[in-house]
Amino acid sequence: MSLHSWKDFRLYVITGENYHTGRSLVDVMEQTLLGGADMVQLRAKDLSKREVLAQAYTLRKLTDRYNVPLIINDYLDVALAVQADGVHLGQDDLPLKEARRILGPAAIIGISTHHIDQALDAERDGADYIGVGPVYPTGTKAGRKAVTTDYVREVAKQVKIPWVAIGGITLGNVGEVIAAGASRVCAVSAIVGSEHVAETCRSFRTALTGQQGAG
Ligand code: TZP
Ligand code: MG
Repeated sequence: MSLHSWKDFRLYVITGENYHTGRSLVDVMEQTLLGGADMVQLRAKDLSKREVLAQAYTLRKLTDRYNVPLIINDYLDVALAVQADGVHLGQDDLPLKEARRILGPAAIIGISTHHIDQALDAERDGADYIGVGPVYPTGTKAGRKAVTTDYVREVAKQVKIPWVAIGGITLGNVGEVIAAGASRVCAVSAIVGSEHVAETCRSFRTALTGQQGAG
């Protein structure tokens, strides 16, 4: 699939090996790409830096074949090493301005936000996109309070840069998230933990675009 711009992404999938149930990272992630994922993030909180680096090289090769951007969670050095397209940072990670200074203007830098003040700060400071969530409670980010669709609605009203709803989003509730104003969603467990990963991605895309298929 080729995009006019990465900003056109609709379905962002983050790795979550705990949900893979024996399937390999590369197989699961290739299924997401076949199903129409148009942005991929490597997020591996429990692995050593070397293991993350190895996975990043693998995903770089895979995402290059599908012409889909690869974002690395947390680690700028890994992103630079494998020539990833960018990084995703939380509120307690390296500040956006420092990350921008290190990575340069072309890198995609995404910031997790949980409140409209954080969203507007990230936008003002030059984030390329923001994450909005967790919309619903989720075991993937246990302990983080759900922001609910109220925050999604707030962001839809005020934020101009690309933003993506995340956290506990499933095929069962994605309609509610879209109704709150989201045009992009991100998921881990509902996708990489599903039995038929490509089919699940296609269903998410259908919900988001109103169209069948990965286009
Ligand atoms: N950031 C906010 S919620 C979340 C992250 C990484 C976890 C999303 O995972 P899931 O399984 O789709 O709820
Ligand atoms: Mg982080």
